[in-house]
Amino acid sequence: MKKSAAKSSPAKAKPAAAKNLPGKGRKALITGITGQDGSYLAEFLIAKGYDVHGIIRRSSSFNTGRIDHIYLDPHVKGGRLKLHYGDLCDANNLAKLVRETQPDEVYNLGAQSHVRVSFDMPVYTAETVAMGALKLLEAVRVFQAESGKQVRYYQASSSEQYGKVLEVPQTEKTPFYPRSPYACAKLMAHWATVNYRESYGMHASCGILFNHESPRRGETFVTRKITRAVGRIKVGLQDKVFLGNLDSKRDWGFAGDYVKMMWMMLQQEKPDDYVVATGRTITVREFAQMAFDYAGLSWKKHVAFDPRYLRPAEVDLLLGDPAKAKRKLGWKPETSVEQLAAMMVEHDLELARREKTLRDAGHSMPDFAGHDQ
Ligand code: NAP
Ligand code: G4F
Repeated sequence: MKKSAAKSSPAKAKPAAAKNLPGKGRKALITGITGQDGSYLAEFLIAKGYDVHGIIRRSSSFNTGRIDHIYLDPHVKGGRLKLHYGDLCDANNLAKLVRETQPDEVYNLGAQSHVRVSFDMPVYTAETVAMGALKLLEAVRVFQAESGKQVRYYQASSSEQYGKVLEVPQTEKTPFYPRSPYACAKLMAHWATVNYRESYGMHASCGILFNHESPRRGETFVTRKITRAVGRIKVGLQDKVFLGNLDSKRDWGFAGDYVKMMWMMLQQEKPDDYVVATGRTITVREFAQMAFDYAGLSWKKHVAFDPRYLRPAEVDLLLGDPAKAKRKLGWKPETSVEQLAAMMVEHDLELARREKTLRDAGHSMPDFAGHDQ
């Protein structure tokens, strides 16, 4: 097995002092900071010297596992990450947090982001994804009008918006054809962002991001579901992984590369919308084969079909053309899908080894109960 280059969660370290860093004195407010992208973006901005404010949901169990390594106890001096309770469904709370934190940049990453789950919870998905974005835009607009301070706004748009694709590859000009409640809601948030830019002159931009993954990816998205299974199968904790449609094609990149582009978009003089993608697409089957091969396992032996993972309407093919991002901002992806799969398998093998050690020592471990997607 080859060695992977990237780590998912660096050991907890005191952040470097902000002085002399380019982002010193700048403040960012992030919704969805506890998610995959939020955690990479927070790390990225703190390394640039920003003060980062993150909105977290109150939960009966801890939901900050992805950002614990960059959080310092408020009693320790030097922390540049502050967390605030809030929810995209609560307009008053969003307005209050924007007013109190007075951000230079707002990144709206919060969402019920699982496409399959959006068919089970269409109204809640629309409340968080569509109405949540509108509530946040409105909070920023009012704050700007009252304070006179310009705030730059980033909206996490999605390649899911292309749905039943009308053009291959997809660019910023390709028409949208959403195929799920999630995509319909993202479309509303996307157009609301464009509308606030055009109506009120707001510095509001949409990043149309194609699928991006990492060792911090949620465990019910297909790449992570596969790499978690590879790790557990390799150490003998399970034998099979059940998947749905193996034929759909996705343009998979690394989340760490993509958050840089979110920031770059907000550093431009003029707001605009950009496709963020690798320009290469492979099937779910090919990704599975890549991940199992890396661990020296046969995917055919361990992957089984279960129709419960099929969706009422599927997005068959996503392939992004990131030419505009490259031409205008000089951005390009740094990580191939092979490197991505290797990084995720390495991480999940280590996780499985630890799980096995605990099980062998007699500790009872949960079996992903209720997280079946
Ligand atoms: P993720 O891991 O699922 O994270 C979603 C975040 O949103 C979590 O922090 C979650 O909080 C938070 N959240 C959920 N409901 C909320 C609510 N009602 N109020 C406030 N926060 C809420 O998603 P991700 O992969 O990092 O994606 C980030 C954003 O980019 C999302 O908007 C997603 O739809 C979009 N996007 C993702 C991709 C991709 O391939 N990853 C591609 C295109 C667009 P908890 O931790 O408490 O659940
Ligand atoms: O990993 P997925 O669940 O991601 P999907 O649906 O493409 O959505 C992700 O990417 C979007 C960007 O295009 C984001 F906006 C969105 O928030 C999310 O991050 O599924 C990928 C493909 C689908 O075609 C699905 O049908 O994998 C197929 N698949 C096959 N078996 C499965 C499974 N997906 C999941 N989640 N679980 C399965 O067992």
